[in-house]
Amino acid sequence: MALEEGSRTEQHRQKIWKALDDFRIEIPSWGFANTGTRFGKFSQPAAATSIEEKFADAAQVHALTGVVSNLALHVLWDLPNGTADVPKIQQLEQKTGIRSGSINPNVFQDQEYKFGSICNPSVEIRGKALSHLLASVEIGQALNSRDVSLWISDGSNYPGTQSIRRRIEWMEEVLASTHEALGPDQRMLVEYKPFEPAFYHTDIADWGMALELARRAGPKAKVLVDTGHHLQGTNIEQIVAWLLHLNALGGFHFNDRKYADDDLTIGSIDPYQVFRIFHEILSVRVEDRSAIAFMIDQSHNLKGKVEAMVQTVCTAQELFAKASLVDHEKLAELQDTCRLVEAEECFRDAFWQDVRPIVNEWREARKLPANPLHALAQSGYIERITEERGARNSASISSYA
Ligand code: PSV
Ligand code: MN
Ligand code: MN
Repeated sequence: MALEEGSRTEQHRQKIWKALDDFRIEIPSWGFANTGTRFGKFSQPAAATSIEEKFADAAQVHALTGVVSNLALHVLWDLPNGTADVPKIQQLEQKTGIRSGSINPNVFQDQEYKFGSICNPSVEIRGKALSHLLASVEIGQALNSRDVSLWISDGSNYPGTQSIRRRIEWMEEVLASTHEALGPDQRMLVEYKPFEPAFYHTDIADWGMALELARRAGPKAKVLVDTGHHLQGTNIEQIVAWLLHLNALGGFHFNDRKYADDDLTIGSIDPYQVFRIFHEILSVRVEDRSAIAFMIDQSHNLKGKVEAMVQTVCTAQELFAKASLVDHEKLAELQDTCRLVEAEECFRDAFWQDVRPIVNEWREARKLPANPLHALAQSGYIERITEERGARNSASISSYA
């Protein structure tokens, strides 16, 4: 019995270590900055307020976890001068060892985009949005970053106020021109979201629309699934299975939610859902796992930002490790013979394993702290940035008043 138990643990260790060796996740620059809700912002003394601080925080999370060497950048927030900011980013890459991850254009913030960006009835405004997308492609090329990740917030608030069909045509034109500008190693990811900021119709509302737009744009366009961008009850893993089947899955923005696009920590509300998504990915044999970009898109309003990011990465690893334990052969046999309870138990057995001791051992074997969150607390980093950034941040808080 003890022998059997020992060999099972060894099998688990082999599967988990192999899975973790392949697992990388990209973290967002905006996850280190002060963010809020439409009701306001609670500033944190340790929050990053410059691109230098965002790179420094990312480097800290990477030093503790070893799997987050890429930092997603949001163009207006991180490169406000566009391509002119590229040398500054390159210097930060050199200094910190962190690489630029996906490039996120921003066509949702300027006043001109009140009635839409690439779907705006004004040809001038659509042209302005296209220029920004093209500049983002250029930034991506200059930084050797593979993915330009498009979230289009366009939509309308009341029935009859916009032509849904004409907006589709306008959007197709802009996306085709953006695709044309992509370099040989670049991709374009199309993100969808059913609502917010628009509350009647959103121009790219679901995976079907994103898929069709990506297909029409060209072969380098793929779909991006943000786990918070679905109506309640949507079976996200089924969408993932379809996109995998169609070779159209470009990547994820992981986060969790209870109600809407809450951008909470991955797995904090429904860890089983993340497990089910990872299972779909692990059950497909793909040549290059990095073709599916795992990215975090979270904004921590109340939690400490660096702590939350370390917690996020560790949770993602744990859930990926659990998914790696599913016995695919056995499961397929049980599914094919319709032994439902046994199949479900085979699946759930992996989910309920406590993988943390093996994940911790994997870290130690790679000279990483076994418990990155604990190591962060011990490191003094949070105290240091709180002190260094605190005075400036509290000055900016009082200037709100
Ligand atoms: C929109 O809700 C979104 O998910 C997009 O990915 C944006 O780039 C990001 O959030 C901004 O926080
Ligand atoms: Mn997103
Ligand atoms: Mn979102």
